[in-house]
Amino acid sequence: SIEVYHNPAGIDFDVSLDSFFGYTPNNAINKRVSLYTGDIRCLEIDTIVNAANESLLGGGGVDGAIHKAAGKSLKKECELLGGCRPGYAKISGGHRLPAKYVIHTVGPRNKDGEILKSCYTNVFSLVREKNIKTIAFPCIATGVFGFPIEEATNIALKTTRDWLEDHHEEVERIIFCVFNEDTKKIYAKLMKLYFPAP
Ligand code: AR6
Repeated sequence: SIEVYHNPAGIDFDVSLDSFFGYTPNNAINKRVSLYTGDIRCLEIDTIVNAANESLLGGGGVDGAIHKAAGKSLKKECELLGGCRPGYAKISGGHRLPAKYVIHTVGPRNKDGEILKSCYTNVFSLVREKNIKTIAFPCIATGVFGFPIEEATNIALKTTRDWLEDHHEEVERIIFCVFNEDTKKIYAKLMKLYFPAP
């Protein structure tokens, strides 16, 4: 499991000191990553990611908002997906959303960092399979599921950085979508560490 270290700046992070300080500036990676504050449903891109529950039939938070905007036909399609276990991901159309697809992933209810990491890696597997170029992630598991935001952000950014090391040429843009100013500050601070400027 992921060990939590405490660094001198007071930032909790989920990776070993070696790998934390191992990220070197890489423009080809940096130019593909961005931070957006606002409603994920507004993004006209290939796919938005939904922080769903095991039923995939909708709920509260970003999930409820996505289903509301996409319309009843999204739920109809999701009924055919057969649910989804925590850490896994399934894809549907975007229906009335401007995004072409929705990738539904189910975060951990128990603050398990390995499960949260596999949400991101399983989304990336679908991205490759479907040749998806533009992706937006919400802060999976950090709302109703209660995963601590700073630890979740470290996992999101580290998993993305590691994946982009091998796959950046396959995608155009990965957007981290935050929904309030406090979360934006945490992402902005940590993005400088995982995607350092040259
Ligand atoms: N756009 C972008 N981000 C949003 C939006 C939005 N429209 N609405 C909320 N967020 P949550 P979870 C942020 O609770 O913790 C549902 O009931 C929100 O501020 O949506 O994975 C499901 O059905 C937070 O940062 O997802 C599950 O039962 C982030 O989205 C359960 O909640 C995730 O919060 C999943 O809980």
